[in-house]
Amino acid sequence: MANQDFRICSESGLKVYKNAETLIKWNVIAALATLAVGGLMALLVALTRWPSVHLLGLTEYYRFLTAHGVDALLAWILFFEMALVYFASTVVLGTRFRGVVVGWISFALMLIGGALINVIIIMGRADVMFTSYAPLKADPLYYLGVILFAVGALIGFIMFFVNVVYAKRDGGFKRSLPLGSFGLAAASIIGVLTLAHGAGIFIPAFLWSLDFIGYIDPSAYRLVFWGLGHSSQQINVCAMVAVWYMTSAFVVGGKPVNEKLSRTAFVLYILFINLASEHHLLVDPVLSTWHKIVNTSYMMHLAVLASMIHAFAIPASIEVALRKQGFRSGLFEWFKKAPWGNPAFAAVALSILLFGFLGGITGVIFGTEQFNIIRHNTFAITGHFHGTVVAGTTIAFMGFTYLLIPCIFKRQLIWKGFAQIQPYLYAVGVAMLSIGMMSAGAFGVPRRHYDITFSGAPFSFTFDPAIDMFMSMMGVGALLAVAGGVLFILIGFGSMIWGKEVK
Ligand code: HEM
Ligand SMILES: [Cu+2]
Repeated sequence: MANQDFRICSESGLKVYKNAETLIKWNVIAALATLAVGGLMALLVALTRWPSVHLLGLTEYYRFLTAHGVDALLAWILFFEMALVYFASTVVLGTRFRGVVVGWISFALMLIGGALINVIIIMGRADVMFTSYAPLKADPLYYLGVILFAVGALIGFIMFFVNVVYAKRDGGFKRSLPLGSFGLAAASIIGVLTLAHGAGIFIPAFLWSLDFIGYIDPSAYRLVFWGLGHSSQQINVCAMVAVWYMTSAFVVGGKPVNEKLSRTAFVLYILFINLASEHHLLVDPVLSTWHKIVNTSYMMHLAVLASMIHAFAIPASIEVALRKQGFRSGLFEWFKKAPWGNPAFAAVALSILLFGFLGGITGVIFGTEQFNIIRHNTFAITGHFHGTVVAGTTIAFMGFTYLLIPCIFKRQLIWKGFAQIQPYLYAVGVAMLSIGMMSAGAFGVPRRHYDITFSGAPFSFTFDPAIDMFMSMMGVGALLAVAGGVLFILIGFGSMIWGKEVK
């Protein structure tokens, strides 16, 4: 094999090739930058939903809500996932990036697409929220931006497989991929399928916005859109779980007790998660009740089973590793002596806990046909998915950033004390945000609503006074989470710029 320039990471012993390193760096930088924008939007939107503040005007609320959804869910998460799939298909396997030009093309497409979307939203030409449900229509450039961004991400996922094929040829791994990379392979497979749905819906929407197509059926739009919108959450879950395994391996040397079981669980995601997209259509009249019940009361649990397996396998792998290090006394010494002051470890522990109890359980409950009707489009749903994509995925990715900074950016973290508390601060904030939203939603408070006091409406309506407490809980949680988010961005960029060099 060509004698490319590489170095051995002193922290992990991994072999890092220069060309992979640069590409990973820039994807992480873009991820952090878009998270910062998404977080600013989150603050403004949350302060508007908090009735005692009610910050923004009507138009700005919907505009910034659209930007928040796009920058946080689409841009931050996918840029970081590009960094992850590149890391797992090169650094983890000790090989270089094949066809690195294509990796840069993918990055450029995502950057241009993401910038285009943001500009069009801020110009007020796409107040359609990130779902852009037909018949809401945005400027054609908005759909074009989404298409460019998605094509870029699709190329990135494909490059994962290209790298893996070459790594196999060059002996980067023997029979089967290491578990972390295996999880990201599952993520990439789902990624390719998902982005195909994305093309299936955004290309027609683009043509429709240009008046080449006269009409888009709203039900058909929702069906295909959620083939993209829900399945892409499963990319996030796979990537998050892969990060759980990799962090447990890097920080405490954790190895799953039964690796085959963990691998099988990833395969369950690939096979069954697309079915769960249907929980977004449960109040639509298109599908029959029988169909909905069979899907959401039976089939969906095959994917949930996978998460349950990981939720037991990872803490168990950590326990076994720590016991091997000598923390054997009693049932819980290993738990007490776990590296809680290591922000990467703390983030993963918090991510597992909150993803399971806030995001996962509520997802299973709200996703059943029978219960969905009373939670659909309430603030409870927003509470649910801040439990998954924020408390779960975002916190896990934040934790992994703390590992990438020494390993890929070759810098030590600045502000170590703040870095230690950052995951806790963010997690407490997001937990309050999510529980506040879910509780308010239980009293019928709607999501995506500018003014729940309905001032000036022809009919008067007041919610149960209990919601005041829950909306304040959401507001205070938002402030804490934003503080944790700002800290993360400062530590992240600060370390890249001013951190002491790692030799
Ligand atoms: C500081 C952290 C965050 C806070 C305080 C926050 C707060 C909020 C609030 C208040 C809403 C508005 C809900 C409504 O009015 O219906 C919202 C919506 C949303 N958030 Fe966040 N959020 C945060 C982080 C994130 C992150 C990291 C993600 C993605 C990974 C995310 C994804 C979303 C999505 C997809 C929506 C729905 C937008 C829509 O309905 O179109 N949020 N968030
Ligand atoms: Cu879903």
